[in-house]
Amino acid sequence: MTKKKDQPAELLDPKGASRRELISRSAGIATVAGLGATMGGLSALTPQTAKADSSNSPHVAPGDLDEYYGFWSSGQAGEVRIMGIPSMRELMRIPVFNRCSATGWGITNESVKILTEGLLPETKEFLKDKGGVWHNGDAHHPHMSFTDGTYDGRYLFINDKANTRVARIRIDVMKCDKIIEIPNAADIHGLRPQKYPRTGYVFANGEHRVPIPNDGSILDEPDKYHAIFSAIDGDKMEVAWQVMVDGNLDNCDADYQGLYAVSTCYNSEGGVTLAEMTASEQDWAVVFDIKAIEAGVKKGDFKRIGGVPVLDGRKGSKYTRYIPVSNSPHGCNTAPDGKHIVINGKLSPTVTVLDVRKFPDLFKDKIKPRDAVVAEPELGLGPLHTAFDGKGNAFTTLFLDSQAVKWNIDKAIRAYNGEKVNPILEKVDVQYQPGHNHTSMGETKEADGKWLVSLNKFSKDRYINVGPLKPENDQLIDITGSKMKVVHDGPTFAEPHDCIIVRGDIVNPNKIWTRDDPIFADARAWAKKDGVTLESDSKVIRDGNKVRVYMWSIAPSFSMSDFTVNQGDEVTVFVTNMDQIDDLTHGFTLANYGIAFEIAAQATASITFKADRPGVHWYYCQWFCHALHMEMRGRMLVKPT
Ligand code: CUK
Ligand code: CUA
Repeated sequence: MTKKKDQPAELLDPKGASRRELISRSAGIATVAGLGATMGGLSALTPQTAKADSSNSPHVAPGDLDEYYGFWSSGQAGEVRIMGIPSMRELMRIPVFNRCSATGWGITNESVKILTEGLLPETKEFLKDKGGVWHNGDAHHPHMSFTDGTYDGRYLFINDKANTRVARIRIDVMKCDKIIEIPNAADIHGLRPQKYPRTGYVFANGEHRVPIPNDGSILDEPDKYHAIFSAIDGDKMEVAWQVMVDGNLDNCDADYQGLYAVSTCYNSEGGVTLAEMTASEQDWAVVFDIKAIEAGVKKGDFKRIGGVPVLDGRKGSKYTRYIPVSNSPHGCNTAPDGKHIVINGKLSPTVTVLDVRKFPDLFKDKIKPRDAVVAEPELGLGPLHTAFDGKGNAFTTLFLDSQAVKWNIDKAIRAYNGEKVNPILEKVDVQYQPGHNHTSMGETKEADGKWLVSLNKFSKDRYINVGPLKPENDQLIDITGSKMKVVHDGPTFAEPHDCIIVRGDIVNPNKIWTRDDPIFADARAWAKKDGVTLESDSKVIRDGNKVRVYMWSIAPSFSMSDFTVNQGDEVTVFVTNMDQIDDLTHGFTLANYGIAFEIAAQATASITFKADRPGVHWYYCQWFCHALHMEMRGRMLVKPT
C-alpha cells in the first residue's frame, strides 16, 4: 500500500480502518463484477485492487466497476437516473413520468398502458383530446423497497409532484412497471417506503390543500381545503388508506419498528399567500399511528372518497399527534439507530430531533407533544435535509450557508439537556445551495458512513458556461476521515432533488429479458389469438381494417423486409428481439410516422398507429447493433385508398 499525504489519519493505521476498508471494498467490487461474494479476505486481492483500495478514493479506473448504485431523481425532467458511486458516472436513465425518444417510453403500447392504466377516470377524460398521457412529471423522491430495515433490491418508488402520481420501478429490469394517480390528494411530494417489517406501505404526502372532492363546488374558501397523507400498498400499487390532516404536508419518513410515520408540515396557518403561510412562529411534525389507523379502517371509521378509505386525522384525532416545531420545517429523516427522527428547520437554523420511543406515551397522552423532542441543535442557516453515517453522526445541508454540517446526535441530546457540549463537529463548503444530501446506505440500518452526496441547486461558476440555463452540481464527499472532503463535482441536468446510494450486492438486475416477462403478456395474447409465435413467425394478419404485423430480429436484420397495408388501416407492429447476447439492443424507427422504440435482447415491444400517409416508408434499427446496422431496415408500403 502506498501512503498518500492527504489520507485521513485513521486510514493510515495499518492495523485499523484501512485493513477493514480494504476487505469490505474489494468484496463489494467482486460482487458487482459477478465474481461471487465469497472472497476470503486479503489473499484474494490482486496488487492492482489493493493499491486502488488504499483510501476511500472516488477514482474508478477505466474498466473498473463502481461499488454502489446511485438512484437519482430528476425533478422536472421526470425520469430516474442510475449513477455509479463513487465515480459519479451516469450509467442509465429510466424514463418514468416523461417521454423518451430513445426507448420509446410514452410511444410503445407497453409503456402507454403503464402510463394510463392507473389514472383516475376524470384525468383520463381530461387527457382524451390531449394524446391520453401526461407528458411531464416532477420526480423528487426515489426510494427502494425495504425488508427488515434495509434495502431488498425489489423495487424503487418515486413520486410525481406535478400530476399527483406514484410510480414503481422493477429493479430486475430497471423499468417502470406501475404508475398510479392518487385520488383526493393534490400534488404528491414527500415519499418513503415502510422500513419494517417490509414495504409494505409506501407513504406519500399530498402537499397542497384542496377541497375534497375538488369538483368546483368549493373554490375560494381555503378553510375548507385539506391535505391528504396516503399509504399505498407497494405490492399491489393501490391506495390502502388515506388520512386527512391540518396544514400542508411536505416530507415524510417511517420508523424502524413498523409502527409510525412522520410528516413535516408547513402552513399550519392554512394560508394561501406567502405572508399567510409563514405568519405563525411554529408549524409541526405530524405523527401517524399506523396500527391505530389500520384498526380504524377495519372498524369502518372512515369515509370512502374517490374509492379509498379516508380517515379524519385532523387535530384531536386518535390517529395523529401534532408536534410543534419552528416555522416551515422541510426534510424528515429517520436515523439508522432506529430511535431518532430529524425534522429540518428550513426557515429556522435548527433541526428538531424526535425520539420514536416516546411516541407510545404521546398517543396515550401521558406526555405533551413537545416532550417527544430530545434535541434541537442550532446548525446554521437553511437546514433542509439530513443524512447519517451509522456511527451516531448526522450531516445536514444548509441551503443558505451553502454548507454541509456534521453533527453528533448524542451530543445534541446532551446539549439539549443542559450539558456544555457543542454538537457541531465540522462544516464543509459545498457549491452551491444544497437541497437534499444522502449517505451510502444512509436511510437503512446498514448505513456505512463512507460517502455523502450533496445535491446542490446551483453550479454557477463550477463549470464552463453553457448559457443562461446551468446544470445542477452534485458533489461527492468522503466522510470516512475525521474531516469531510469534497472529492468530486458532477453536473446534472434538471434537477435531482433526492437520491439514494445502494450497495452493489443488493442490486442484481437481469442481463437480458426473459421471454415469460409479464410486460409481454398483451403481445403474447394477441399472438395467441392470431395463431402466431412471437419468437419465430413473420406474419401479417388482417382483421377488417386492423392489421397486425409480427416480426422478430436477429442482428443485422428484421425477419420481414417489407409489409403492405392500406391507407387508413390501424396497424400494430410487434417486434421481438431474438438475440441472446448481453447488450445487443435493436430499435424500430418508422420514419416520418413519429415512431421509435428500443427492443433489448429477448424483449418484445409493439406500437399501434394509423397508416394515414400513403407511400413507401422505411423502418430501420436506430440502435447501433452490428457492422451492418445501417442495412437493418425494411419497407412499409401504404396503398392509397
Ligand atoms: S424536496 Cu427538493 S430539496 Cu422535494 Cu425532498 Cu427538499
Ligand atoms: Cu439492430 Cu441496429
